[in-house]
Amino acid sequence: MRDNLLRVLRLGAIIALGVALLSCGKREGGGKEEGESEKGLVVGFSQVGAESAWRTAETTSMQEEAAKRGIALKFSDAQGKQEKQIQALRAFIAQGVDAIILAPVVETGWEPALKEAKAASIPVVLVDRGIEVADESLYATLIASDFILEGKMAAEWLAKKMNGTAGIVELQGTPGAAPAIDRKAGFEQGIAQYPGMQIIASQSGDFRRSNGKEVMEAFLKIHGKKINALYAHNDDMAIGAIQAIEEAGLKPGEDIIVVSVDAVKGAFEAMVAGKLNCTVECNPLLGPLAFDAVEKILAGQTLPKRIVIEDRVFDQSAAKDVIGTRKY
Ligand code: GYE
Repeated sequence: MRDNLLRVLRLGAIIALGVALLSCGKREGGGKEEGESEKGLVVGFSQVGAESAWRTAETTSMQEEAAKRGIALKFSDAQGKQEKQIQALRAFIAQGVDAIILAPVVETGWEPALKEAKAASIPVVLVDRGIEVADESLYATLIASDFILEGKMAAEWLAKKMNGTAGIVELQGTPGAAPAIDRKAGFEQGIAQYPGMQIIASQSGDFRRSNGKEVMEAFLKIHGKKINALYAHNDDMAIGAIQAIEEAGLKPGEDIIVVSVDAVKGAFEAMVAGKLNCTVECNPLLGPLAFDAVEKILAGQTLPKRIVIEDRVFDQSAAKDVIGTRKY
């Protein structure tokens, strides 16, 4: 009887000690780890897709920054389709996220979904591409580069390089997307003062390498030797087109001067190899600014409607020195 009692007591003491040790260990190692949600914020990010190196760099920047701040990120990839982005916005609203970050594939068609977000008091931060809405209160701010300026910078660089005379083919981005519309308009404004700079063909390559190659093949078949220069709305399309130029037996960077936009690593590699002549920067590392904006809005601050990212121009002469410092 007494033995049994002792055994029970001993067992009880062991269990109590074990529990104490466990909970102690938990407290020590179980405090908020880095990246774990401090504020309990949940943010939905509706991304366009993964069409270019720029886009994947932007996605990584958002994911890393959310993790760093301990914000739970709900990520949705729309594979280039606006309907999927609208579905994602509605799902975020239904889930009651604290804020939404939207990289809108095209400029128009956002009103209904944004009105639903507003009705649910969920602030929307636009990143990288702008939209057309009558009521600006439907979004908190737009954080993006000035695409018209990028187009102008590309035009100015090219006009100088060509001494004001060139037959140019243009590879446009996704139809209806702000960077495609504005990079075209900016470039046209930029060459307007040079009557010898003429766009002889212009078509969309959807910001994709494979489409850039295909469209360039067609341009070369139709216009051949008349093409002196290529302006691509992003580096990926330029890199695809460079392949097409080589396969046609010509030298990209010499027979056809190539200028594009983004300044991703691949563009610097192509410049070092002498195949791309110039790239206009468009910074995709928007995570820190986007989450700054989200946190400020949730703290009750009003932000400027437009936060402009400043970009630079890099040409072949700078490529070797700069390539090692590039972050995307
Ligand atoms: O230039 C291009 C991309 O929206 C600014 O989208 C962005 C553009 C970028 O896929 O590469």
